[in-house]
Amino acid sequence: MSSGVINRYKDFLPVSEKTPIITLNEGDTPLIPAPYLSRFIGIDVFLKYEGLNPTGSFKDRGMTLAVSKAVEDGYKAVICASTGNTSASAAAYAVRAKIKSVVVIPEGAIALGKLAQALIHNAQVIAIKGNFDAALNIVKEITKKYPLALVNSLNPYRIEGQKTAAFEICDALGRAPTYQAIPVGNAGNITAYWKGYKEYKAKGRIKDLPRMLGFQAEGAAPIVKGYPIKGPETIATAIRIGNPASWKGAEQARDESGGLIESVSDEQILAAYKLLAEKEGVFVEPASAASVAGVIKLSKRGYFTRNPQPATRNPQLVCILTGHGLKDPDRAIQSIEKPKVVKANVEAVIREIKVARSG
Ligand code: AN7
Repeated sequence: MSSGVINRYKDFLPVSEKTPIITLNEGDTPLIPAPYLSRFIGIDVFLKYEGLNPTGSFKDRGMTLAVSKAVEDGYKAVICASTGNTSASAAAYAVRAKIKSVVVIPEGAIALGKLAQALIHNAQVIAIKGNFDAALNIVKEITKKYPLALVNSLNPYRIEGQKTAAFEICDALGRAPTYQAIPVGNAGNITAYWKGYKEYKAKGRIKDLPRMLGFQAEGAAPIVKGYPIKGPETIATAIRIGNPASWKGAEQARDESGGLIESVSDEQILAAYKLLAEKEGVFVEPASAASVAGVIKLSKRGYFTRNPQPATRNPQLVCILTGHGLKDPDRAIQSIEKPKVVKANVEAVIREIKVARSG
């Protein structure tokens, strides 16, 4: 049985017989119904849980192709700048390809789980005294002069691989969703999904295209504001990006689809993060909750009822949950009460269990 996004969607990807397929069986992630959010928003909501990819984020879809093509092209090493997830994915796929990985990260600004992943896969991790945007500029310069393959989403193979998530959503629903909500950082992913939907439509697999709804964190919202942000700040470290590489792609997705790109506050992101965990049973990292924070914000001002679709279609909304909650354990621990410590006996424990006795 063929697995991994390259094997499953070969006909849509720039691969040939000669391409070695470097895969960890990424993709094929679940589209989970969200009953609480569906009731709250008033239309059918689904969660595309990309945290269930091999390294715990959507980056694996693009990395399988970027690393496969790097090997095909004879590279012995890959390099990326990262807010964390790209580095974790690059490190793992480089191991599979038996090549070296170098990752450049903003010092002190990536979540613990992601740093652990890059380190355990033996990436050479270099932290800079600067932010993601500075790190990206550095690796761009380096790859102009040295034989390292750039595996940030400036690499077109990353976008090609990531578009397969749009295919999966359409395959699962039997059509494109009416709306798709997604967090926006470097803006590669929104660009990739839009490309995927358009290609599926061109091939006759779907009839309609979704409205693309992108959400940036308020303190890191260059596309919303219309200019690069020098010192981006947000608790959602994955999307703490002030000058996105795929800025134009994001604007194109927004404008061609009749969608929007807006911002959500850290407070709204954290509220959505807790809601997903407490009401839907789905644990994501803070950046991923930006898509849900965004649709809650839109729903409160009547967006989904003001944009009715043809009566023959039940409107459907898919929220992309880009990364797993375990990526950022510090944030989870900070968001909840610490467990209470009691004596090691039944009386002490039962006293703490606040449930009504049955019968
Ligand atoms: C969980 O890892 O940019 O808009 O260097 O990790 O395609 O950048 C991560 C981005 C959303 C934003 N959610 O996607 C990196 C990095 C999670 C992420 C985004 C990221 P893009």
